[in-house]
Amino acid sequence: MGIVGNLNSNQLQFFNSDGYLVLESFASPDEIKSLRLKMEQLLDQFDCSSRASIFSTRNQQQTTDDYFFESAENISFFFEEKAFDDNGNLKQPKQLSINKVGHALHERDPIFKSFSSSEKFLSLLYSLGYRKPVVIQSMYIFKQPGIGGEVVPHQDNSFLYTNPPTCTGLWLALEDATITNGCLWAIPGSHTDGLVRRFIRDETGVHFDKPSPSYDQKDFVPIEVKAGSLVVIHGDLIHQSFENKSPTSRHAYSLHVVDTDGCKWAGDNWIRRNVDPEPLYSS
Ligand SMILES: O=C(O)CCC(=O)C(=O)O
Repeated sequence: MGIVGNLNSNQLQFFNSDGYLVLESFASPDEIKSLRLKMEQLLDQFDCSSRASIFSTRNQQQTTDDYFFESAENISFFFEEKAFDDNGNLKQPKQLSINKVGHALHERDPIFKSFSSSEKFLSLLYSLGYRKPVVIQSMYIFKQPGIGGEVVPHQDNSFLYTNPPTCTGLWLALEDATITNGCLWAIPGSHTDGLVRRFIRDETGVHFDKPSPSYDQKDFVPIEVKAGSLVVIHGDLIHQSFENKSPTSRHAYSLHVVDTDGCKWAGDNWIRRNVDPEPLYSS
């Protein structure tokens, strides 16, 4: 197979103890430019008069619809909750109104696909012990200036559950992410406390099986990073991001990976694939 892990023992030790890891300069300026340019083109082509689906981490139950479910295998556009005025019209151009694009950019778009399956991701996953990893979802997250929505504290394993849990988040900053424009925050070490709850899809839609615990904001640390840095996030790490009230956007490209060897994808996850995702490698 020829894949060699690219994390050293200090990095692995940090990841295992804190539940996240920052890899600076993971993506080159050229790679960032091409991902951003491709997203600009996708947005230009998007006809926003046809529909408006909103992404909310507080009210996803209310805002969930077929468009959301079908996005698992498509390139779909979700608006910021605060993008619209009282009459339902956009308050700013569509380019500044979208919360995120997901959830199969890594499959459907050639630029995102080639980047998401590049050698450095394979080496990283190999270092983390993945045997037959698949990217189960990808998201281009805008965190728009002024209206970029919060992402409430959560664990990625809640949404993308395998038994046993194997999800890892790979969050790439496409712009500098700071406290001011809505960087990630995490509770270091919280991944060792296990999975708190699950996000279940059934015949009635989606719901959490338990209420969220309340977290002490003092326990969170900001993860401020430069454009090009990758934040590796353990699936049980409690993390969040705040609203972006600043005039500066905070674009990111995020992949979520699960293993397909030695574990079982849960049938009541929100993602139900018609076509199984292709493994990045098999070891
Ligand atoms: O980009 C953000 O603000 C949050 C992303 C996140 O929490 C995730 O990808 O799991």
